Amino acid sequence: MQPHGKHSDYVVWQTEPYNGEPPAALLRQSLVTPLDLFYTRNHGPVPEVDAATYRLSIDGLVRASRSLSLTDLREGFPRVTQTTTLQCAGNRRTDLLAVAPIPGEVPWQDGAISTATWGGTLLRDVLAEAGVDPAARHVAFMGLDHVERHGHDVGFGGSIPLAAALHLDALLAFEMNGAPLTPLHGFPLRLVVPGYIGARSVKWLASLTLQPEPSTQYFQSHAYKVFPPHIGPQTVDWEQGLMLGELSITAAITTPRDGATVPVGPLRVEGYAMAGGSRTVERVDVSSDGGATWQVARLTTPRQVGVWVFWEADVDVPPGGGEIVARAWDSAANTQPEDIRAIWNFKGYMNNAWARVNVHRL
Ligand SMILES: Nc1nc2c(c(=O)[nH]1)N[C@H]1C(S)=C(S)[C@@H](COP(=O)(O)O)O[C@H]1N2
Ligand SMILES: [Mo]
Repeated sequence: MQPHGKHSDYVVWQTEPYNGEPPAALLRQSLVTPLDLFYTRNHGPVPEVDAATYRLSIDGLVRASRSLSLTDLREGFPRVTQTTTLQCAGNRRTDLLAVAPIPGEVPWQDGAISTATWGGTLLRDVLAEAGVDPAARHVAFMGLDHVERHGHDVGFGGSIPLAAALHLDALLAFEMNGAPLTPLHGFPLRLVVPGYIGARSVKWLASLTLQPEPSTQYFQSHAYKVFPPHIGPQTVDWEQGLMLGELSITAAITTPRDGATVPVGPLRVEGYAMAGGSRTVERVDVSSDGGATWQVARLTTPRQVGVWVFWEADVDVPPGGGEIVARAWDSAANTQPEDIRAIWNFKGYMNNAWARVNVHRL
């Protein structure tokens, strides 16, 4: 075991703030990720919150502002349990780093994704009780953590469209895998937004604000934006750039790992795939010759909105070895780009290029 109760094989990229991920092959062992393997993404120190005095504030374009205690949230609304996958927008950044350097960002491999069964209150129930003004279009969130950027405490926040909050079953979660949230993962209350980048699932939730426009908070209007491949830190105009929200369709190969030597005969390839918004993963294609020929993988877990799927395929690796490739398709027939250079961006977000693993054969 490591600090914060994490698994001995957990890869800790940073201790302050604490950031780490499990080896993807361990993640692939269970649909619901055990807490000791669940990835962690923090931008500042973990705040200590007193559950007894904790209040969630609800304000902005609502009939009447509210300040809710944990008891109000637990007892005033129907209790919901929901399995949802979180994925960081930086998942699979290492492959982007192989194209060109991305200084100052966590070099996530393919383990910045995990799934929990969350217990809590539906955001839409709490919003209905507060009475949302028809002019509201976005729900903005702030956490209780202090995050320094350019000499200022900007905190951590963001927003999602109100329509998404309503139809995607966004959850105000106080439980994770049947136990109260741990401090690391947002105690006492966090948001869980299915199908959105992990950054929108704000931990240590302090406030919900109904507003006509997206949040102007640093992590919504500055960070977590995608710029074209030719833009860099010197040429960037932060007003431009694509504000991230829904996840894009992606897949990773969790076994075998890159550089492995594999025996003669059929080779079992395993991985996960994840779709964004209210789309589901519909198919995963696998190739053992770099994408010249393909076969369809078996999906071994159910297709569900906001939840990853596991897949497997048995392939024949050509003598001398080959490049194993995987690409997923979602329910809107979106699939993944072949060439990672086409989507490279200097912040290293949203890599959903084909997953590629090179193997040698005995
Ligand atoms: N308050 C707060 N919420 C936050 C963050 C943060 O730094 N502060 N990180 C976000 C990011 S970028 C991700 S990917 C997820 C990670 O959640 P986890 O640490 O429980 O895995 O939390 C999100 N919520
Ligand atoms: Mo993230």
